[in-house]
Amino acid sequence: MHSTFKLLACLFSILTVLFSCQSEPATNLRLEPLIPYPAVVIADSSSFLLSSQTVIHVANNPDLLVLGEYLQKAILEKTGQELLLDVNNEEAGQTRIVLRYWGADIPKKEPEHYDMDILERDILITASEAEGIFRAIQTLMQLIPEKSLETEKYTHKIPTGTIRDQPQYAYRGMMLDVARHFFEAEDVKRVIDLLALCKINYLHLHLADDQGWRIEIKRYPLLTEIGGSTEVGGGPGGYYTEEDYQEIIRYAQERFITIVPEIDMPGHTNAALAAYPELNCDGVARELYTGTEVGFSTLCTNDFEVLAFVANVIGDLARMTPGPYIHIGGDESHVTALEDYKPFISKVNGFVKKADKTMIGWDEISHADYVSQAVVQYWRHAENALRGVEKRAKVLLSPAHKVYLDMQYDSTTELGLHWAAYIEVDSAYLWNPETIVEGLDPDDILGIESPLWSETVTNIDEIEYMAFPRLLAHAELGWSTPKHRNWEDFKRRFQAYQPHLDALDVNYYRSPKLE
Ligand code: TNX
Repeated sequence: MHSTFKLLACLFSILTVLFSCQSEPATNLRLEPLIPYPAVVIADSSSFLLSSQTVIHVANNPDLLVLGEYLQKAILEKTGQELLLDVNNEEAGQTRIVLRYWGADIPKKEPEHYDMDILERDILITASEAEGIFRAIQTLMQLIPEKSLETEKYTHKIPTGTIRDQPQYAYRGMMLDVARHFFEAEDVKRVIDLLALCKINYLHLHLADDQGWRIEIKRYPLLTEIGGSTEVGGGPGGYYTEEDYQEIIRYAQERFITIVPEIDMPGHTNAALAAYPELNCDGVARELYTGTEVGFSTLCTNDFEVLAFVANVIGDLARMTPGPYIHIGGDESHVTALEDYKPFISKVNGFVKKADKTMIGWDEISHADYVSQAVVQYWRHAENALRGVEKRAKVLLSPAHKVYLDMQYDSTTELGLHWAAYIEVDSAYLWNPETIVEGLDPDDILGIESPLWSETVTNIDEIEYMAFPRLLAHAELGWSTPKHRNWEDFKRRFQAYQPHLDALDVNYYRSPKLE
């Protein structure tokens, strides 16, 4: 009898342990839904309590103060708690989130590098530059769940541990085609906000194509007046004034995102050819175009006046653009003879260099003799990427069958095209940037970029639907090291990450692959 009791008691205690394990999961920083996954995550076994009594502490420095305010606002939006922001280290608080730079004795780290030490009383975020602190804040916000509406008071335990992080590639981008369909500056800002969450640091704007010219160039007003007046399907089109463009740049800069403007040439230029007849070899203005064919237009590449026009546009655009890159397109110039195309691209590289910028062009530009120090954006032709490297260019990876955000998820997707592939989320994730172009030295890779062409995409909801969740997959390929890239683990993290997208009302595709 006695021993039966002992046995029961023993069983009971085992059950209690098991039960308590299930009802209160152990906190483990390594298992948090971080996307992209950081370079190093070391878990500790305790937790940091985030509550209304947590104080954000920043050293007395204007950049850090701005970042502290950004963090304060982000936490308020997510949890309903307005934390105290303290610059004089006077407020002890119950717990503290500290934003700080490394002391002068620490050698400068990469700008996006950050460390986050999560201790029981303090979260210490340290970087060499504001950019690193900003990336760290994105990570921290992924550790903070949305406030559930039922609870009055918000508290949340963040697992303790250490994160040391920096990106695999310096360039992680998205491209938005604002030429086929025009999107207002407000929509571009929404996209920028979503890119910041993914730690994406470049937004490439495809500003001119056959169907529309979308950026004001003051000395050529007809480019926008005529060339910006329509879009695919015949809608009213639109364009960014210089002020709109500056506002987009400023908004992006605040989120440590660089704008890369593209004027596609010598093909994809019908809108300009409609605005200024002298850009055509026959001197006759083209009709505006609202269809979706490609490869039928060309500037008159050998004409001295046309070259002066191109140099002026590049110069003006460069002056309006603080970032290091000017994208000159160069794709699908099917009606430009190769013997005209090659010297044209070489000259354009000269114009871009003269404006103190680096040229990016689609992979066809590697046919030109002079693409040294330029960037070849691989989208379709691996041999073009390799030829570019031989000519001392770098490669930006945008393999259409993996990263084109305008490709349909599957044959039932209502928007999008499928000429390169159907790209489900697993396919978007399951490829290796280092081996996608056979024979390409990883040192020659600048990074990866996901283009969203807008022949079929007409509004911000549709942009979000095509971009998410694939952009998160690409963000992880660009940021995280290969050893942290694992589809099953990405899937697990995405399931826990979804509420962040829901709270922001992102219209993402509900992929069966992620269920
Ligand atoms: C190819 S990618 C294009 C674009 C189209 C896109 C549609 C590239 C450099 N050119 O002009 O919009 O396909 O997917």
